[in-house]
Amino acid sequence: MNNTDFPSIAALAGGVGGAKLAHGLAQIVPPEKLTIIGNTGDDFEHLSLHISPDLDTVMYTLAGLANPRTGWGVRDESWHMMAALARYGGPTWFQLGDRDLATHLLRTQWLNEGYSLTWVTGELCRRLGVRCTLLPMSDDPVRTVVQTDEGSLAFQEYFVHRQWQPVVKRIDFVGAEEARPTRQVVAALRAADVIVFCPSNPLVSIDPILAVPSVRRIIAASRARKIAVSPIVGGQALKGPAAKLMAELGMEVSALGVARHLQDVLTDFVIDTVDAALEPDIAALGLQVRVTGTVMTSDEDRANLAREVLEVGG
Ligand code: FO1
Repeated sequence: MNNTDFPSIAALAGGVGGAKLAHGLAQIVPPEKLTIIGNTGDDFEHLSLHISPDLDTVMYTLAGLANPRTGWGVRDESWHMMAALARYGGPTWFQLGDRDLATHLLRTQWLNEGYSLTWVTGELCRRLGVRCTLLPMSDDPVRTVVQTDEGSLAFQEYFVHRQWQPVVKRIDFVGAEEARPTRQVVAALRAADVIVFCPSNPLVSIDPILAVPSVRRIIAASRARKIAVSPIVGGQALKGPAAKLMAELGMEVSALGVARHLQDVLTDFVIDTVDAALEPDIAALGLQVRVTGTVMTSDEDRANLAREVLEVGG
């Protein structure tokens, strides 16, 4: 396929797993045809810095800068600032590397100067050489707050500080009702020939994006192919709390449970070969099911899965 007849792709992505498929898509889709819509529910203020973990995870991954071991933060990082902070007895539960810190400093300065998160994200990506478009789901604040057996916890407090051990009873997206999708997000979703739901946590990475008013409605009404890759393989999450959260919220912890959760915004569902037995039950939801290897351990795996998802050869 050449660029002119390549379909326009909008991909919803959250943290590490989502960023990998976003990177796979960026390897095969012409940059002007690819828009990644990133979750901002994980965002928080820390040490007076505005931190957007999921946007940064996608940005660093697309720029080839992501820490390959953790998936978040910058590769070949140094930790002198954290060591100096520790000497003062400052907060060290959220690790900020010296190179990563530059992103938070610039984002915070630009936001304080009145630039939108959309503009800031685009500028950081441009300066890192990322050529496809990365958009925050909204320029308005939406914050994932988990109601647990130990009370209400902001997402990073739950995920990092408490290492997602508290038992979750409910997940709220504070600010979602008042938030608006940016015109860039609406335009990307409306123009998309294919909408890809990257294998991110359905409850705390995909749901916050769908919680932004009109986003779910635009996607549900879209005539695009709407394809999700299951983040649950063999009843487990490859990384993070997705399986534990689904269990605590009474969902079936399987690719079928994810398909049921997202079925109203999907046409296709991609599952891993280990979950092939679930195909009939997922198809019974009215979804087109594809069974393939979905675990990405190399850049080539990422591109191959992206090709599989888009069903483009070559
Ligand atoms: N995740 C951790 O488990 N521990 C950390 O110390 C940590 C620091 C961090 C710094 C910047 C950043 O962009 C992400 C960071 N993450 C860390 C990941 C972050 O918690 C994300 O929310 C998860 O990747 C889930 O999306």
